[in-house]
Amino acid sequence: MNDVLYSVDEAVATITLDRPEAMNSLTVRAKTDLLEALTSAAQAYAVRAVLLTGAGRAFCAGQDLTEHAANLEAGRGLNDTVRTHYNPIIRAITEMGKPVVAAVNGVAAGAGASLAFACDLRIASDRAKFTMAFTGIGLAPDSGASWTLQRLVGPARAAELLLLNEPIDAARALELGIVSKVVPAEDLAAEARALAVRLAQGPTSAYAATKQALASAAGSTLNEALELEADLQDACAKTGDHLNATRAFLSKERPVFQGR
Ligand code: T3D
Repeated sequence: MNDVLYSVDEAVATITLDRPEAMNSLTVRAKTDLLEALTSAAQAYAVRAVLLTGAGRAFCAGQDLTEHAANLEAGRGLNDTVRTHYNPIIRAITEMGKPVVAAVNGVAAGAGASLAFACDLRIASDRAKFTMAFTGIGLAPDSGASWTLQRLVGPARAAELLLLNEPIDAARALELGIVSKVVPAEDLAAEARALAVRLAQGPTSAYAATKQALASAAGSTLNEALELEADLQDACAKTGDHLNATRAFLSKERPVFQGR
């Protein structure tokens, strides 16, 4: 991988977008690397949580517009880029059976904001900024922003943010519920890591089931949600983590989750 750093420590896979000179904007190579990193994290048994962040002063400025301009010049449409690259990345995050935390260290623009929205939890530096950017260059939202942002802030706010394309700072992102916590820039790496390590020490199967239930409930009836919850609960109830945590509770001990 050239444009993404990947490391695993304490069962946390840290994925760092690494094109700081171009605000970690996404070229084909960067998108290919990112998908490869996400796939590795999903497949590695030893990985139980994922942390996504950016190198330098940006989280991710979305599509690399230099490469994009070259595509336009060459008469290539966008369907290929969106379907071939962005959509698999978003699915890799949302369908990953492990929690994914975004440590938003700086600006998140366009598909870069979509990346953060697709993660399960977002913690931001006080220097972070979100800018939807799409309409700023005459494009509509992609990489799931029309779906994820609406679920984070509601349809009216999502329309406002996407149509007006006014940047919002970290404090406003916290007010709107886009991020769950804002910390001083110098504390972000440690705080985000602590959160990811905490998740990596948790009941991985129960987290996967929680992600699945939430994603499914967004498009289901209550009865469908009740049925899926019953199936997922049945599966979770058969895990060693559940058995051990129940025993630990009755023994007044702290549960130690093995992730299975
Ligand atoms: O092709 C397809 O698949 C379509 C898919 C589209 C999905 C999308 O993501 S559309 C949205 C694309 N992104 C944008 O429109 C954001 C463009 N960037 C900005 O608006 C601003 O740069 C930022 C708000 C992100 C940051 O502003 P600021 O003032 O902090 O920094 P800057 O000076 O504008 O940028 C610093 C450098 O990064 C600069 O390069 P230079 O002059 O130092 O050599 C700038 O050109 C470069 N940069 C920033 N964003 C991009 C970028 N280079 C390429 N692509 C970028 N997206």
